[in-house]
Amino acid sequence: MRIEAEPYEYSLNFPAAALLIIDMQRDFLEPGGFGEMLGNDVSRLRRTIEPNKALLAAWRAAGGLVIHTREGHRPDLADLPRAKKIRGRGATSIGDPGPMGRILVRGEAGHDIIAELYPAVGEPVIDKPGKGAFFATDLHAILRHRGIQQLVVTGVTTEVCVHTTVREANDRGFECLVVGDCCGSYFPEFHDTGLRMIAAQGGIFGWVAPSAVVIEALARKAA
Ligand code: TIU
Repeated sequence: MRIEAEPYEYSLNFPAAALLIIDMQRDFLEPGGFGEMLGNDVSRLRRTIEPNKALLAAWRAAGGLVIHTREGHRPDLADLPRAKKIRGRGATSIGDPGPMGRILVRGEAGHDIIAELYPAVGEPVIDKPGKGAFFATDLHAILRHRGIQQLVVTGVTTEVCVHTTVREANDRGFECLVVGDCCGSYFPEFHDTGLRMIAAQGGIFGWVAPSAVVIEALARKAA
């Protein structure tokens, strides 16, 4: 499947491609969570919900593998580096009680994925302690077992967890297509530059395309 992308067309090899949705969690997208605690305007991320819903529906309809990630820590916080815990010098930090349970702790309401994009039964969910989805997770093993070579990547935030994951994936040999309007940042300029950084220098980390062209390619495949 040919997809018009930056810096040039992306050849989507559907059975060997997975849709990887990064950290569309309540803690990042809803008021009262980790994102807002860091001083951010969460409404900036909410514009990604509708495009992600449409892409997820099209990907599922085409029978593709969907993988979700969540950033968060063990309830005992044994996997939380002290450097991450104290960064920001805020009054509340990861592991402390917040409006949606303990901030970024697995099993708490705020840590879970927003209802609009909730994982379907059988879709792997990767719980990651870091920004990248490969660090200290079984994502690489799962991708290898499923024969996945390409990742279509969406989620939040563009310059933090999406970027870190794409960089990790690129170094592991995966061809990454980042879906621009399905990614979001609290900082519009970081989002724009983050996407440009992926596709610059002949696609130094991968490709970038809007959701409409990916959805259209999936519809052509179905026809
Ligand atoms: N703060 C911020 O931009 N992002 C994160 O802390 N995590 C993710 O990007 N998921």
